[in-house]
Amino acid sequence: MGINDKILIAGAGGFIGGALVSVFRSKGYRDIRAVDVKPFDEWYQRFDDVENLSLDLNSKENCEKAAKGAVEIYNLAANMGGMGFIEHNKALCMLSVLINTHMLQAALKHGTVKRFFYASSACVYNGDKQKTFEAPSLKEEDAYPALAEDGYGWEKLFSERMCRHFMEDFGLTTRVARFHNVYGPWGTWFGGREKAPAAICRKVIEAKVSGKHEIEIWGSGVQTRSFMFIDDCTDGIQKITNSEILEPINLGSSEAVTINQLVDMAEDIAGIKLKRNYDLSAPKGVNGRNSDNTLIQKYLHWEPNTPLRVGLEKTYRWIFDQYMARERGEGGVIRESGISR
Ligand code: GKE
Repeated sequence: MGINDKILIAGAGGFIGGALVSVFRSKGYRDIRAVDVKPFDEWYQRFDDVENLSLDLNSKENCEKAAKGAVEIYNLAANMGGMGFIEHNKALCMLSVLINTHMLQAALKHGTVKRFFYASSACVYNGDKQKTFEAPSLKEEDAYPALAEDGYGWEKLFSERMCRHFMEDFGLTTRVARFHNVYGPWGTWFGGREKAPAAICRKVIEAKVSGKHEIEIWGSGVQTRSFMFIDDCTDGIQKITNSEILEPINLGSSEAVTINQLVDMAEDIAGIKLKRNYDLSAPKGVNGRNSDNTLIQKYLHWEPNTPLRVGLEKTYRWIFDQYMARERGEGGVIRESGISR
């Protein structure tokens, strides 16, 4: 793809989509179309020098409008969030199937699309293989026999399979990555959709600012996850899109930690120690999950490699600034040059 070719980023008002627009823009791509259902003032990052469209991509007509002339499509548009959201919004999560279905059809219809990237998730993996707390490393084949996360995971599994068959039956070049818990600056950090890294940073900041040195942790704290820093995610998306990897592939860090260790790190960054209260009735998801990176190493000789401590510190500092801005009544908004929010 050349820098003058049109790129469509669907879901550009969200965390990962916004970061991807930012990366392509800084690489000099001149024809970026950024689309999201959210009104412009709710986009996490918005750049005035790209084509921004506020469109509901559940509709086929809007997908056709968005895809017109595109040479590459990155579909990151979905109704999603951390465990607190996906556990209570299964139908809403499943309805994202409309977005990917209509976007695939639109890509075919226009005939200009050379590559179609779909953002899948580690939530497609079989739940029986994630019952141990010992951070089981999930290989790509562990998605089958299918027993995905109810709601959200089933939609992702179906949609990645749809990408496969659009490639096999209709000749559309599709690429699929299974993201493992992505975090970083510009990510959701309050409101109910936030994932553990941002939620824990926010709670530690709240404790520090309020002087009430306690924290509520969902679950027992011994559940395990790996967390991928946003820069690794945007790098991986580009590498996978440009690769010849035909099957859905893990895009995640292989540095597994317990949630307690995640809290340890956030406390260390903040320079405080908190009394931990465990809420065993809160949404917990699977007991353990890690990304097996054998396949991505084989194909790309690369894997996400930002140490959690490094990425978390950047995230903590960003959330801290957002938190303080909100406390000052500035709506939790940071303005940087070239960025309007
Ligand atoms: N969100 C959140 N907020 N999680 C917390 C909190 C908190 O304050 N305290 C502890 N946790 C625990 C959760 O109970 C869960 O066991 C673990 O941290 C990770 O929660 P998460 O970050 O919300 O999401 P998960 O890793 O369980 O699942 C996410 O997986 C991704 C793919 O790896 C999903 O929500 C999807 O957003 C995504 O596909």
